[in-house]
Amino acid sequence: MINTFKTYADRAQQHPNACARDLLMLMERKKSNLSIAVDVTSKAELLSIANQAGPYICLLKTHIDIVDDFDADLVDQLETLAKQHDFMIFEDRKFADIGNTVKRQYGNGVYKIASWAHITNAHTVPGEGIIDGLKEVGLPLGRGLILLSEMSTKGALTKGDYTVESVAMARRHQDFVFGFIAQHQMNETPDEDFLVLTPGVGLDVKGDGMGQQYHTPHDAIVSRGCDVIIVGRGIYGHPDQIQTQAQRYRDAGWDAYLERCKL
Ligand code: 5IU
Repeated sequence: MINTFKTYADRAQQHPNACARDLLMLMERKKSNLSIAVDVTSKAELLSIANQAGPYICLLKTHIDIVDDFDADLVDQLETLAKQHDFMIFEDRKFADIGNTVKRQYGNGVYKIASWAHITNAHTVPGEGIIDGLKEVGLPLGRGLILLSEMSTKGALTKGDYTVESVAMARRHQDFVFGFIAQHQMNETPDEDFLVLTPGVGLDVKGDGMGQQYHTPHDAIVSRGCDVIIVGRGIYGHPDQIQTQAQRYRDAGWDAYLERCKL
């Protein structure tokens, strides 16, 4: 695995992508490589979890379209919490259409994702035009994109040539694309430093009966060379213990990172 022994701080210094630099510096400053996935359907619940987990996370991952009572104030409050607790926001939108359509889905509509999400992601199924479309909207705003090169679920078709081609696309757009949602590190040369954000992380269970497959933070960070662990139900699935669980995953992720860097 290439570059995984380097610290987040060293990588921030050398990284060609502005959004990646911000994230790596934040991770180092906050000593957290934990992203919480808050898949809840009410505004109050989302804000409450964001506020409780805020001190422990580098990144808050949203599915904004599942919130029943979404309004512009939710976004304002999330942005305030992001500043207060020092985390970035990742809307897990998984864009999948042609360039001309995704640029409108990203910048317009009810959610106006580009106006508040520092990071979003896209499938590579449509080919490179999807990156061109999203870049037109996101790059002037300083946003960053990650590609889905490998999904976490059983039987996912994101493998083999699909994964290889997805990495090749990212390589051609390094001003905007800085990493992947994947299960392994994807770098092929020492000059390359794509961040890998990895879902399917849990300490207590192996699956969810709907295809999800869980690995431990140690496995994700040390054995597979991923950079950010994404944890959903492992944290928000315990509504009375959000802080305890967030701290538990933050510590497990950070200890694994220290072990990987031999610090
Ligand atoms: N997610 C995955 N797997 C993937 C991708 C995204 O689980 O390959 I791309 C999302 C779905 C959910 C979160 O929002 O990550 C994982 O939540 P749980 O930790 O609750 O399984």
